[in-house]
Amino acid sequence: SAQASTIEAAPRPATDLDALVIGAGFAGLYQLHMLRDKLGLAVQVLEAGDGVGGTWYWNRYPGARCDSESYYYSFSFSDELQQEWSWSERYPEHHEIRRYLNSMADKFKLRPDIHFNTRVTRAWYDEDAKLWHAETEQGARFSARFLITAVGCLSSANIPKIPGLERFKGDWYHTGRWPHEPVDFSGKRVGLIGTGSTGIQATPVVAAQAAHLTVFQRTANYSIPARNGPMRPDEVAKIKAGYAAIRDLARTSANGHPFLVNQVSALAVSPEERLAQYEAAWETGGLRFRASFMDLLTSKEANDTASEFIRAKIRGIVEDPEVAERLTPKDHPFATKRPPVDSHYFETFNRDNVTLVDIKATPILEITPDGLRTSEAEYPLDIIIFATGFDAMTGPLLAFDIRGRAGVPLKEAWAAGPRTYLGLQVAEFPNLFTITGPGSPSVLTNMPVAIEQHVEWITDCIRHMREAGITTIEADPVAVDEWVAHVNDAANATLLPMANSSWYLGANVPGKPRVFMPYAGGMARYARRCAEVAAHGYEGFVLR
Ligand code: N01
Repeated sequence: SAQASTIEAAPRPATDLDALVIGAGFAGLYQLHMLRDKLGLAVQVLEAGDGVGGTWYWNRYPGARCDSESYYYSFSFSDELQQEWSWSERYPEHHEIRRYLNSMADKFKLRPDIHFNTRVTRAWYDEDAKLWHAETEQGARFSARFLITAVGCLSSANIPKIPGLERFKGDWYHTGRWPHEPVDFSGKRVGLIGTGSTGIQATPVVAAQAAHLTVFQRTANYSIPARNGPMRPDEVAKIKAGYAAIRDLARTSANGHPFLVNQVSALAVSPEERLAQYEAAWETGGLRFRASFMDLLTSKEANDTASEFIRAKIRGIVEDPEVAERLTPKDHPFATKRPPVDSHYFETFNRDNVTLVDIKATPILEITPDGLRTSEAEYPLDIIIFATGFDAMTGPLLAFDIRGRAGVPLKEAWAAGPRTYLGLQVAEFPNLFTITGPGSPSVLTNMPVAIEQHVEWITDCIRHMREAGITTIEADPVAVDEWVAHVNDAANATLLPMANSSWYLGANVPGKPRVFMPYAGGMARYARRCAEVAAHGYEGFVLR
């Protein structure tokens, strides 16, 4: 079992490492495999959890499953791995993804080089030795030529500071720090705060078990039915036979999904044709609804047609017109916040044991010993679930004290928002690579595609450095300026910045600088740019 092999595998301590990787999710596991097994380097991984899985280690809340489809939310680098593994459902549940990552870690014998239960508290660059040092919570120290963060984009929990939480007599949980033992909701009055992808996944599952569920909604959200179901053996066989083409398509698409955006404007077809297209996409379900027309994210007028279609669906599903109205998103265009994918979310509000509270109209004032009080009423609760999201993208990198040349903290370098070159490197932080860092496509894509591209680029870069006798690589500040400007331009060419409460902008965390963090120029375009940079002798980087 995973447990047993974790105990067996206490890695040998090492201070003369080539690379130190932080995090053992998709990114860290693959980075370890590539550097150790393809380049023959001495690499170790430091992981806070007691097992592999990264985001899937922590997110075990009821209903947690991936919104990307299982067969392509997976590694593509090993044909053997993708042929051996069979997914049971169209959208994999969290434990199935954990099983997959555990089996990948076993297959490539990764565990002996992973330190579990090892949280990094600080890391600093030693200019004289040209080494990175890292210290853990237990006080252990590690040193390596390269420091590679594989800490994820959505791993730093955002728990709102609502007065009174410490006095609450019931139990409370953040979805991203869910207990390993399932929480029993039966007979309980449950309050759930937050209606992003997470809250929308959890709501129907909790409602089916709890005595009563009260959903506290700040911003109404668009959601598309997932249409989840078991994978049929004939589908699995077809996918496995066609994997080469599926992976190619995913890599050349805008979002790392193996489907193309319909190259027709929503405004170029008749209202009947448009409706038929949306109805078909609604029936198919999932994130590909967004690909219905080419201009849903670039033309407000085109987007309005999709937004209005979904609003009409919500009104059609929710029986109480007043509740339907409250559930209808009006303050941002569809898909300018990451669109959730659901299994019977809106239907859940037709249940007798579910209440929706609009906390924009009647804000939460405090948590009391017995529940939660808004400006209008008090809600007695036994359990509170915070589905309130994450300090996204920069949060996980700033969660530990990381210092570059001359002891400058990353927090200081990024005081006005993240500044990177290609989302891969930070000026004045030599030999630090940030997998899926801010300024890269990351969260706007199917993550494994973005992760594989970064890991492979970093591996090629380190190979090149070793062959050429180069010790350090660092982003040129001018290249950083240009890239930051380009990231802003790419976002501004879309409707994405119109969602002014979105975590893409850091708007969900009070006091966080408002900067559009991921690169919106598309995965394929981004990967081409990275390849060109490498081909031109790592243009924009300083190599010494
Ligand atoms: O977090 P969110 P999430 N008081 O930030 C509300 C990925 N993901 O965990 O919109 C009251 O989206 C907040 O309200 P508002 C995916 O990329 C993937 O749901 O800020 N409410 C919002 O409703 C996703 O986008 C998958 O006004 C507060 C909610 O809490 C990302 O993770 C599954 C509040 C937070 O929504 C994050 O999703 C799940 C406060 N103080 C997630 N603060 C899969 O693919 C925040 N809220 C499986």
